[in-house]
Amino acid sequence: MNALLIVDVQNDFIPGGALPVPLGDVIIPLINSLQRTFDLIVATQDWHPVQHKSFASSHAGKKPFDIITLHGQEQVLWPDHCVQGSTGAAFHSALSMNKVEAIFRKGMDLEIDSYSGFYDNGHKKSTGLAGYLREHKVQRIFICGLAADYCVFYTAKDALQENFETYIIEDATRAINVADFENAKSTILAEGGQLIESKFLHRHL
Ligand code: VGL
Ligand code: ZN
Repeated sequence: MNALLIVDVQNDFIPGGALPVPLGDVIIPLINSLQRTFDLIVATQDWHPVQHKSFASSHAGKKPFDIITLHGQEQVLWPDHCVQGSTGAAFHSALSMNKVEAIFRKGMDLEIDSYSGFYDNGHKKSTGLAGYLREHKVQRIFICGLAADYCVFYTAKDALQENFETYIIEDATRAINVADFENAKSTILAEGGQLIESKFLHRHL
């Protein structure tokens, strides 16, 4: 089985949102049309409580994009975003959700961030996504959505570690920082993942 994993296509990551990914909106029509090709479609949703520790506003004297050490781990501090129940946390209204069978939320623990759809950044708690995909006999996962250099990248890394055949659909993702995504791509390739373009998707299915 082939699964499409749609990462964090939420209002706050779209231009105009709290943590906008440049051109984050342009991938939505493509993600909608890609859905026709897949057996199983799942989505992730960044879903933070107020005063989450990944927010700069939770740390006196800090500003967005500062870097701190949080419980022994490097943490980029973000603008407040994807607060549970807010409009910013909602999926973008142009994203087709009719075929999305399950939504895996992440980032609920106040103390730790969770970029990957599989595990928190400390790899302490699973979201259940790997088990869900195995139960659905998924071997290959194709990842799209936002942001290429954070949640898409870390989701792909964990997918590889969980032994899924892992693809990032390059034209169906956008990065916060393009240079960071270039490094991320090298890591994914080195770990056995693949980067593909949607027009060549049929070759891999
Ligand atoms: C993300 C930063 C903070 C993402 C989520 O979805 O890539 N990035 N929270
Ligand atoms: Zn977040």
